[in-house]
Amino acid sequence: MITETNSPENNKPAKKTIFSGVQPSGNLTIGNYLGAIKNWTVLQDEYNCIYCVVDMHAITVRQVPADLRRRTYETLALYIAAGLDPKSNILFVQSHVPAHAVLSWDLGCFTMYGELGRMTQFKDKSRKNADNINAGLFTYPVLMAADILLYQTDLVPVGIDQRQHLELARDIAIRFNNLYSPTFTVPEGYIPETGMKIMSLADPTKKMSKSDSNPNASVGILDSRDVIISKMRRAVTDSGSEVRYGEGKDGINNLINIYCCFTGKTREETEKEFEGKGYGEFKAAVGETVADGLSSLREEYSKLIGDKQYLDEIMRSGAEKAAAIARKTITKVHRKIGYVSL
Ligand code: ATP
Ligand code: LTN
Repeated sequence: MITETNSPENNKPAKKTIFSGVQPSGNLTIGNYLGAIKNWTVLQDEYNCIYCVVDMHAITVRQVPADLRRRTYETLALYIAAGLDPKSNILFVQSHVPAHAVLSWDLGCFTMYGELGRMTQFKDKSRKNADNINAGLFTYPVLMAADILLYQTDLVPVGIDQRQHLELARDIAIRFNNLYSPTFTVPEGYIPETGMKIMSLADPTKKMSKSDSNPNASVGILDSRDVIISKMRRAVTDSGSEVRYGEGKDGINNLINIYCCFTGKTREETEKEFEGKGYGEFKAAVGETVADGLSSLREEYSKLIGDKQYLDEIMRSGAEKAAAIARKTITKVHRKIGYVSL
């Protein structure tokens, strides 16, 4: 169902707008899939969807140029392979639309130093990259706010780790709207409960992350069947044996959550299914289920990744469409700020 609340004078399309993105900073994990991309595919008919490969965000951490380029293609191909139709969604690469950098500068002047210093992702990444705590890492959430606000976004589907950044984007929008006049749509988060935080298989108290240096900590969307099954078998769990969700059982809770996401079953149904069976049997079943659940995506991906010309076309047409929308917001913002227009 489409909930139409935008007034025509706001020049907004009839359908609500969705924006989200993933960084091409590593091999995409089932965390990225369950927390973000899988949810995007169910929204594509009801909303105007804009999905971006946020390469400018990725360079806040050092990247090998050839790897960044390759992963940018891979991420786009994965979007399509996961079921995002490039005809009905705008799929593009962030650095192809310079308006993101332009608005980011403007919004940075409406964001407080203290606000950025409180961001937990900044604190985490500063700890992990102590030799490269660059200004981009600090202002990362301003660029993310620009991504979202450029397109007058209503809804932002992300994993729960992005909630704080989203709150900041809302605060910046409200601040600007109050200082001048209504300019930006104030976005809402869309954080479905299942899949909102998939944990590391090596340390289930930590988020599964594509830039984790331990290959056993995460399952890649493109990992082979055997690799997926073996990583699941080796997932760290407690010393118990009963497949039951509970406090202090982070490892098993995480595997139950992953199993539920792929099967659509509830926790209770899963516990019942594995009653009297040990962790070993359960881990094997999770491995099989994840491998099966990703097999058609992997097949589709392998067809797409060989067709660079097709991916280039998608990038080009996506960037053109995105730039046309972004231009309207930039014009409006610059007029309000007081820049001279030529
Ligand atoms: P990096 O390790 O480079 O920081 P990441 O794996 O955390 O990357 P992002 O590119 O930052 O991934 O995030 C892309 C999307 O995937 C976001 O919406 C984020 O909330 C979601 N996401 C990332 N990791 C998880 C996870 N473990 N569980 C659920 N959602 C996740
Ligand atoms: N910061 C996000 C990636 C991201 C994003 C966005 C997500 C950059 N710009 C705009 C949603 C909307 C992350 O997942 N780490």
